[in-house]
Amino acid sequence: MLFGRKKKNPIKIADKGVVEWKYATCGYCSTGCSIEVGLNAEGEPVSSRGVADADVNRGKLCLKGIFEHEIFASAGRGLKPKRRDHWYEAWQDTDWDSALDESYAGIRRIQEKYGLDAFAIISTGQMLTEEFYTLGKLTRGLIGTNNYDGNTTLCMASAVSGYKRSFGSDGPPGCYEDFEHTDCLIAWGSNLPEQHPIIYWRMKNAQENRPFPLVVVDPRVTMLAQNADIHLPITPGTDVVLQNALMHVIFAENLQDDDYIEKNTNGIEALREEVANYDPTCAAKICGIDEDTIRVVARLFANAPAAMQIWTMGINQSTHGSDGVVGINNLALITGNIGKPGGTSLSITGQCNAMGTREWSSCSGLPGYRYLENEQDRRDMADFWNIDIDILPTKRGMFQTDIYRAIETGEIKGLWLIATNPLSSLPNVGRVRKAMEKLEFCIVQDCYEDSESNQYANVFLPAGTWAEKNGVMTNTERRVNLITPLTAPPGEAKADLWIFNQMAKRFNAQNKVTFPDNAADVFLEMAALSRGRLGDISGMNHALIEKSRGIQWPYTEKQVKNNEVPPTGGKRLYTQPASFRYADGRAKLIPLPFIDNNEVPDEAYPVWLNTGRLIEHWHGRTKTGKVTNNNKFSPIPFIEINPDLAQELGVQRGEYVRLVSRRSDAVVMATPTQRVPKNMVFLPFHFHDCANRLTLGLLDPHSRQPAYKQSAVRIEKISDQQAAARLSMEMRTF
Ligand SMILES: Nc1nc2c(c(=O)[nH]1)N[C@H]1C(S)=C(S)[C@@H](COP(=O)(O)OP(=O)(O)OC[C@H]3O[C@@H](n4cnc5c(=O)[nH]c(N)nc54)[C@H](O)[C@@H]3O)O[C@H]1N2
Ligand SMILES: Nc1nc2c(c(=O)[nH]1)N[C@H]1C(S)=C(S)[C@@H](COP(=O)(O)OP(=O)(O)OC[C@H]3O[C@@H](n4cnc5c(=O)[nH]c(N)nc54)[C@H](O)[C@@H]3O)O[C@H]1N2
Ligand code: SF4
Ligand SMILES: [Mo]
Repeated sequence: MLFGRKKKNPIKIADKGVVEWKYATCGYCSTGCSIEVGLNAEGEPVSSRGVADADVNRGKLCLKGIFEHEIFASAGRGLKPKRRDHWYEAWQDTDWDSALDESYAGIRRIQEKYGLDAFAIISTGQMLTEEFYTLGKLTRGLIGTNNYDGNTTLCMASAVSGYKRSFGSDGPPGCYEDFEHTDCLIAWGSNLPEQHPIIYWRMKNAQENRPFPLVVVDPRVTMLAQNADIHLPITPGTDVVLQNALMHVIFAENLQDDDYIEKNTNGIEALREEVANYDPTCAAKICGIDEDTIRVVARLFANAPAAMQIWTMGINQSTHGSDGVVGINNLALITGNIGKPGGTSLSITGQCNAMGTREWSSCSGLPGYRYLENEQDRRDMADFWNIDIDILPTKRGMFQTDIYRAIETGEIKGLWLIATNPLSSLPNVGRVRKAMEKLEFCIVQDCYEDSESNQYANVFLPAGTWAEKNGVMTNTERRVNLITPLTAPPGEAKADLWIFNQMAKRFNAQNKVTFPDNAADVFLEMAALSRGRLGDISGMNHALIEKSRGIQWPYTEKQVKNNEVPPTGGKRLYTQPASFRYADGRAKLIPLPFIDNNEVPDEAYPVWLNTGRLIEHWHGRTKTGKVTNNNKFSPIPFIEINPDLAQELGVQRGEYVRLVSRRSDAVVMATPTQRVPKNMVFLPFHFHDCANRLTLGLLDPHSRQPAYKQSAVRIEKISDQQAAARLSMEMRTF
């Protein structure tokens, strides 16, 4: 017997006319999904699909990856180099040679007049690793400014700093496969289903096959919290207090792993002494989690044969960001949960190649996790690049967040922005705007000319993006994966690697330093430099990487020769006893006294402002704002607001409110939801001139990362007419 749709029209999927599929790695988040993009007979990208035999995503893609081929031909792309004498004048089209000559002359003019460091360069986590490495060589070896940093200061700096303090080096020690072995998972300040959907799917799949408890620490009831066994709605900015209280219980009940601590760590006595101050009864009053729950979670974590922690921006973006990461590492170390299957502390990275920039960009150091402060490292690089060792500074320069203060004070006069949009992403943008107006010379290199920051440029260099280029990226689990160029940059736009190489020619008059033209050769140079380092990639090349659908480092020449490593690389770090990166091989247990130094709600500004992300959008929406299937989910700025608070304010769903902080104000639509408590609103930061008008962004003392997630606001009801007038002024035209 036949049931169902027999007489109805069958569902038809439009035939896109794909004649060839080409390999790439997704250019949005750091999950690192392998994608194939379908080209039609005209060679146009018309479709995207997940790669079935790639270990990371196993055929899946999220809402952003599935429409990624649409960004190539989207509105606002930069098609021609442009110039103008002053930022407030109209643009003039120019040609590449003139634009590059003018950029070179502008940089040298500032440096000759005010000193080498008066010109700053700010890069990103969204280029390819070969591009980072080349920019680093150009900046460190030829331009010679020490004020060179990345937008990763807004993102991963606390994780980097915390890993360095605990383990003696950056480098996430775990992998996604750890979900398949763990017996307990704590997720700190991470909304995995929306921000790393395919890592979430890996986690969920593992949990369905082999159940383990999931504990989520987040002041919001995020999608991840909805799926948790235990949700800890923490008071914003107090994670360190909770971590100390968990350790207090572990020591009080003798649940720590004494053998692991003795063989692998230093500092246990000082840590015990500090956490003795944080009994759950007192800690509960600060962090808002009741004492019994603290005890339950401590026992669950410490008694699990293998226990894992992940975290993202809820930890990193705080005045205690670096301490929060050290606290996570402390918890892992005292319970022996590093370097074993299912036992790890895995920072979930943000941008697609934030890892690549940490490893190879020379932003805060030198390539391959080398340090400017270490003479041998400086000598190695000076010899390898054939540069004078004296051009290399002996300590790192300013962090990105400090560069803008130095522009305010006049210490920095010129700026080259590459693939980052500070006018949308830095806290308190009103202040950043004023700083940008003071620059004597500014270059913006972006794939979109409608990026807000381009308003302040003298020279605009139009770049290719994602799979218009060739090179590798490293994902959250240290997996290096390949992007093959499947279409050319539009108009006269050029790959970033080409732009750096052309710029290098102008600074490299004596031709002392070599700059390979093609990404595969740049990769081989990096592979040679990585030999014997923590992030050893000497066994890899582009062809092998594509064949394995990504390879995790370490992956050494020697291991490959001796058949000691699978073709997909090394899964974990610190698997051997006392193999941490401090001289004696031991990790540091570091006591973390808590000082409450945030902006907190008060009578005048009674509501917490929490900012973050949505699944459908990417940062300032230069990309997703133009992909209809993404933008239609949330085309206008809105807040999540608790229904009780909305009722008190007399605000209905869909009505507009004005948020006012001590910095400025913003108009947003109210969306009542129980996801947020009554004393908090959540504002996605994707919308133009909105969230970061309000944020304060106090800096973490170690990482200089801004506390984007903790500001105070008041809420005023406004009429639709007022809102319409304001929003039409502020909204982008797309
Ligand atoms: N769709 C999409 N995906 C993305 C991005 C994107 O723009 N769009 N960006 C990528 C990048 S660069 C990054 S860095 C990641 C960010 O990924 P996530 O960090 O997962 O995302 P966020 O929304 O910034 O913040 C996560 C959570 O931190 C919580 N939080 C706020 N304050 C606190 C606190 O004091 N303690 C704790 N424990 N939690 C707190 C917030 O409520 C929020 O739910 O996402 C990456 N993936
Ligand atoms: N309030 C608040 N603010 C935040 C955060 C938050 O949670 N709350 N999160 C912070 C975090 S974690 C991050 S990572 C930052 C991100 O902040 P930004 O670095 O400003 O992020 P994007 O908007 O992605 O900017 C990247 C720019 O590079 C361009 N681009 C993309 N690909 C390429 C390429 O291949 N070549 C070139 N040359 N250009 C390219 C894009 O068009 C875009 O203009 O925002 C931070 N700001
Ligand atoms: S999860 Fe991240 S890497 Fe994977 S398709 Fe989505 S945006 Fe791309
Ligand atoms: Mo980020």
